[in-house]
Amino acid sequence: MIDLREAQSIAVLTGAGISAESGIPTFRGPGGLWRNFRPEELATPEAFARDPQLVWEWYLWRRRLIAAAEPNAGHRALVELERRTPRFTLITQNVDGLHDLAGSQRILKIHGDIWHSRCSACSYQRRDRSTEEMPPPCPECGAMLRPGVVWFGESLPRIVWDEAERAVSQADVLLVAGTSATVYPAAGLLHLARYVIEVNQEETPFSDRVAVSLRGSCGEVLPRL
Ligand code: BV8
Ligand code: ZN
Repeated sequence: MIDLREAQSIAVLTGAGISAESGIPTFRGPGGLWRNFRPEELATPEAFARDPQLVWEWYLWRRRLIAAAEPNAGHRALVELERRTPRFTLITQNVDGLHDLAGSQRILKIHGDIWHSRCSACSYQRRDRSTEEMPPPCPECGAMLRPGVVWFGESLPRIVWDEAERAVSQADVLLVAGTSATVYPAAGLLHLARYVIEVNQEETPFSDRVAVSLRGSCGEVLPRL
């Protein structure tokens, strides 16, 4: 059993579960973000090409939900853990920006950021808190802007992903919190870790293979950790 207080380097991987207690529905839970659609129907470039308005509105709905949300005790516990740990990397699959709001410093957003929009045709991108009903036109080339997130079938940002792999392979402990560990390559990070502590309300495909599997909510377990 590794004592977190002794760990010199810690990597953390978070998923939608850490934002659930901030009122943001998870992807696959009850009343999840996908409730009326299957993930592949919305979070894909094909869906955006087929119906940009529908996909854009879905992200607009999420932006509004997220704008009203506050970081919770789970996010704040990770800020505290970062303060106490010599080498610390927070890898998140979440695009909601609540880790930034909570005060985490070293964050690797492997699935992008809902508060970014980027051009569907050129390399233009910008921070975007707008809530325009239609996908706005790119000021550089006129093509439609799209949410700055990684969709299914799209590759993860190269630099960020390489840093995440390095952080996990060099860490004494990988703390995995609030993820179903079903989406790859993110879930593959668990295979790179020396020692994994999992925090989840339910079992995941990794629960019986991690060193420690803590059953409970992030908001309750992480502060205790
Ligand atoms: C890629 C951003 C190729 C957008 C997201 C078959 C097998 C293996 C892989 C594949 C396959 N078919 C297709 C693939 C690849 C695919 C994939 O993995 N599909 C899955 C569905 C099988 N992956 C991709 O397409 C990736 N890209 O592979 O590219 C490639 C390679 C090279 C070159 C070109 C292309 C891209 C994946 C990224 C997709 N984008 N999000 C957006 O947000 O809109 S994924 C989305 O779901 C999230 O970002 C998150 O990463 C992911 C998983 O969700 P979770 O965060 O885990 O949330 P979930 O609801 O699932 O679980 C919540 C958990 O929390 C639960 O366990 C629950 O118990 C727990 N919980 C809830 N409340 C609490 C709690 N725990 C504690 N406390 C609580 N309070
Ligand atoms: Zn453009």
